[in-house]
Amino acid sequence: MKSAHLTFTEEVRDALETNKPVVALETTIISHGMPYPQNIDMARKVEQIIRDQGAVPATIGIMEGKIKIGLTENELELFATRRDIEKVSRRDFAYMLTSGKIGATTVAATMIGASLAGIQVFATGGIGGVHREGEVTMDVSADLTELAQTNVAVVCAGAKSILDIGRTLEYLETHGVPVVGYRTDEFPSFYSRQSGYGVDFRLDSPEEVALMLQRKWELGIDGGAVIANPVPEASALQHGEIEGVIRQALDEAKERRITGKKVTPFLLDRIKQLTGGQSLETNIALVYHNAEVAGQIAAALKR
Ligand code: PSU
Ligand code: MN
Repeated sequence: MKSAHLTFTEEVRDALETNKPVVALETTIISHGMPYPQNIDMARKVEQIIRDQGAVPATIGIMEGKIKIGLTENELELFATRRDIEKVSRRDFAYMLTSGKIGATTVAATMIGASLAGIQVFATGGIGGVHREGEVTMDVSADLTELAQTNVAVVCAGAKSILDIGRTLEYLETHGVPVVGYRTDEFPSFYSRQSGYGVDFRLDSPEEVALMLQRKWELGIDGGAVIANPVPEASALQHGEIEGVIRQALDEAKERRITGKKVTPFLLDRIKQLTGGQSLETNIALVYHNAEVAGQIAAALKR
């Protein structure tokens, strides 16, 4: 029944049938996270990086009433250019499939698609989390509740400091989500390798991460894991370097009474405008690095 709602590209179908490593990728980062044409360049190159690791990329999105597992070149282009694409999280799935609209999947929604397809590893930029003042607004990303229940490892550069990183980590702890530092003792904050917060465990190789994931899921302890992989040194910003910009973006969001799923895209867009090209360059570099590590973890899981 569930499989009736999925469609696969040939490359991904073949990889899954022959038990090759596959890495899931999200479409919200393409449609709502980056401007054109950087988004399409990033989307293509990230797929190539995964192939270079001996894994197969599966970019996930919603179109024509189906969850697409793997996108063609034309479909990637469509997600990068069209302006009428919905941002899809867990709550939106059923509506999106019945309405036939085009939907870009967030971390939460991509995890659901990956899990339905039998994909265990997913590479992205940063996860959603508890927003600043979330203790008042209750703005907590559905990415966190998804990580609590869906068996997919998310390789990311931590969480952006538009969020309350301390509360995000507390939330993950409550829900039993392991936060692994990949070759780091400190939880990275997206643009920066630092955040002032530690990780739960540090692991230094794809094999160690694969073994830990396998053990978790063998035990029937459902849910994902955050594999926090810091942005490469050469592309990193200093911790706190864009705090002023973040504060300004947050103030504007408040002034304009932006709420719900519009909050994150609004903040991302303002930060991009206020920092010019630099933050975008860092963003792209960290996604590539996450794809490389995710490809290696996916390969290790198949050995
Ligand atoms: N953080 C980023 N870039 C992004 C996102 C988050 O640095 O593109 C996107 C991801 O798709 C993530 C979503 O899953 O925003 C979270 O949105 P929300 O806070 O509304 O749950
Ligand atoms: Mn939210």
